[in-house]
Amino acid sequence: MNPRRTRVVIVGAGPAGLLLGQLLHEAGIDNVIVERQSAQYVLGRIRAGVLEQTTVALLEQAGVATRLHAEGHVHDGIGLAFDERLHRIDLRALTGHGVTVYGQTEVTRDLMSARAAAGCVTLYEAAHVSLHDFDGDHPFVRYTHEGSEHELHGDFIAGCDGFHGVSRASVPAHAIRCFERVFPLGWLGVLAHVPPCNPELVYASHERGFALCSQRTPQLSRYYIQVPAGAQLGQWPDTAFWDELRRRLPADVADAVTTGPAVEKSITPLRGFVAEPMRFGRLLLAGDAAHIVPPTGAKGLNLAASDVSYLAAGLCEYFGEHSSAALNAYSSRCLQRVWGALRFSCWLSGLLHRFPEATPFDRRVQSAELDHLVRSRAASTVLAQSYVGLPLEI
Ligand code: RFL
Ligand code: PHB
Repeated sequence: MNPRRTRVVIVGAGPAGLLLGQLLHEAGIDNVIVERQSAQYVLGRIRAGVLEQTTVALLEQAGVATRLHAEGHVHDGIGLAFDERLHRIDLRALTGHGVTVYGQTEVTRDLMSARAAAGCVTLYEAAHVSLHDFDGDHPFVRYTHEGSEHELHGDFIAGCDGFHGVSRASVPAHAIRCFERVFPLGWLGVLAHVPPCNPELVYASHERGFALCSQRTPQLSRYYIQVPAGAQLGQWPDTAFWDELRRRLPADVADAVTTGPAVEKSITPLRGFVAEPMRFGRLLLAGDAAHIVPPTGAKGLNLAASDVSYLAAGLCEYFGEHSSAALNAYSSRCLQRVWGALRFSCWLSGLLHRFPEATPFDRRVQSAELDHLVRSRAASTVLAQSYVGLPLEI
């Protein structure tokens, strides 16, 4: 077996791994990505849709923002619907920023194309990936590819392999502390080739549960409804989904919903999760491998991007200036942002969903909070600032 060598071994070709690979390549740092699935499978996953300005700036820095600027849509506001009314939060007026609506699938596709054009190596369909010796100076990854076993040695391993990946699981239990909150509900998501019901996203809080009207393009919509934990896709034929979605929206918004066959339908559990620290010797975790935020605040992909920005800066400093200072600060810098995003996402989740254990008293308080949010400019500003995202401190 001939071991292969690179500077940084990246485990996982999701947005975190691909963006890291591209930023390192731009800085002249050799890297190889090892991915368990096929490229097609990775592109088939429908996930995030909202990019913060800092994420867009990073994609520009990585040289992969041309199509994003041509096809992505800048939204200057979001809708909050409750008590049969739609209220607008004017993100631009309150913060000076909007958000960009551009699907994670498209971000991934752009990153994959740029990586292929740059001639960087991605090993798709790598099986039995295992991480070794990251507590010493010579870490390596072992995997099976096209029927034979290989070793890939590097100076560092970047664990970008998502929540169910092998990287975090490779850390000895005594070296890691995990914090978790699993909400007693999930999101049932539908992607359909229909025009969106509203020019901007609508977050709806209703007696029957939360609903979200999102979108990808003028002809492609993404909708979600809150479902109980343990709900099964088989319980939700398309017609039941559309009926339930419309029941949870104000009448004028519901009337504007165009229905159509679901081209993708999935259920996502709502959870918050953080692993601390995010660095273990020469293994650095980034993105969902280290943390999960409830999707309500649209922060998951954006956090993955900010981790990667800190990580790329740390690795560039290490290889360029022989300094470990930024890598040493990596974990604490990321975690500060992660907990900030969790604070926001848990708060917004609590505000918008119906919880099985909530009493009538709790629901009155929830209503009062929603009312305060749209009436008070100060409260709207706090929401808007968190939604558009804080600037990166580099
Ligand atoms: P990913 O995307 O899970 O990619 C990890 C990659 O690692 C591979 N892998 C392995 N490779 C090698 N060996 C192994 N043993 C491996 N195990 C796994 C996997 O195949 C995969 O290719 O993690 P990454 O890169 O950290 O990216 C994170 C984001 O995907 C995630 O945070 C967001 O999608 C979260 N999220 C949202 N984030 C936002 O910022 N805005 C949103 O609007 C938003 N909406 C969402 C979301 C997530 C959702 N779901 C389904 C969880 C909406 C939903 C419904
Ligand atoms: C999405 O379009 O998938 C989406 C948008 C906003 C969220 C979560 C998901 O808060």
